Amino acid sequence: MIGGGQGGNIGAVHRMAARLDGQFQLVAGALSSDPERARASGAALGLDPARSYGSFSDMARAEAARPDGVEAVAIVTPNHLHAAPAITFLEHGVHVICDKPLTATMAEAEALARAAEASPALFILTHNYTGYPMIRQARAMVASGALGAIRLVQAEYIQDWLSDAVEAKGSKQAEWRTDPARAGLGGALGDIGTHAWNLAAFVSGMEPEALAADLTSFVPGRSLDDNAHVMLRYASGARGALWCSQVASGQENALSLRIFGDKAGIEWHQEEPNCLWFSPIGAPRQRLTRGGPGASPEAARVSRVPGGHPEGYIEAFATLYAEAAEAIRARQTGEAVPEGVLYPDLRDGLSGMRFIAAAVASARQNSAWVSL
Ligand code: SOE
Repeated sequence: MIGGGQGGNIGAVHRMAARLDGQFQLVAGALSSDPERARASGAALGLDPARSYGSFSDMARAEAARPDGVEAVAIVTPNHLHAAPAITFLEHGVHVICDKPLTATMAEAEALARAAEASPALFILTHNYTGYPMIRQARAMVASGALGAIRLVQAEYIQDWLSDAVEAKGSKQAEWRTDPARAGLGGALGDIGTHAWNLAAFVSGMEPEALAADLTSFVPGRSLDDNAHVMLRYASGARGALWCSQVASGQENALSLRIFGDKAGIEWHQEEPNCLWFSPIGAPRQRLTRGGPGASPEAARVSRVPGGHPEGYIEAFATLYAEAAEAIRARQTGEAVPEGVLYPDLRDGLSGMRFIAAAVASARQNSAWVSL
């Protein structure tokens, strides 16, 4: 693991997700760029001190020289520290599982794309919300034509934890997410807008061809957006909208997706993830549940416990790790990747970066339409 030392938050999530299905073991890490902290975090997690490194480059070199060196690395650093370790490990043939968004800048994204293309190793991007069973079901329903021709795609990701200037009060998490040097081009856009963007594309099976964005920074002193309203146009004629905000008081992690076709609509909410609403035109709205009647094989494939026992955030995250393990094994044996393995990859990461760049460009031109 790179990053994820004490005081972090997503590192712990990756560690739980990686271990849930018994496919990964934490054996080495460069858990902080502060060598003292890296050592202390390594000790707290029970790492062999010889494999608790002070930098990712030391780790890559030393692990490559070991017969039992790491096979995969999880990168859980702030955005500006994704590209360099990812490129280094890909060059060493180590599979990379990286947190989102892909990178801080487009130039870094392009360099990473070149490294991934040249490497025999896999690149997995943890847009973790694609791992929910009812999201897999929603995707399958759209693909099967259950909704008919898609007319509207509505994605919303709203939070409230940046509603005031928490970054000025020493919140580490807020500090880097509101700093363009560490977060990159987008604020809320990069941190959560890219999740909504990815989820909308994953379920609808379509990417917009153009967007128009209105970005705001409500909290004084903040230079990156903390709110974005984005209109979307699809080549098929479908229309969409994406709203992401980190100043929506009372909203903790409200990621919602609604898709409407000419036969039916669906609706899903991350805070009630085991349920998917299905509304055929002219018929009563149906509440489909994971594990209940109406659950699809696509949902069952990524479910772990019987219906009625809530599964959530960690399990969905773990699904991406489990699928990474399946793909890595297939790579090792030369067999085909099993059907239904759908983890987000470099293409999703590049698409997210294009989304951020286009939204920023549109906002700078008074919300003009920008082609993607
Ligand atoms: C904070 O806004 C955050 O932790 C994001 O960085 C994550 O990507 C999202 O899953 C939850 O919110």
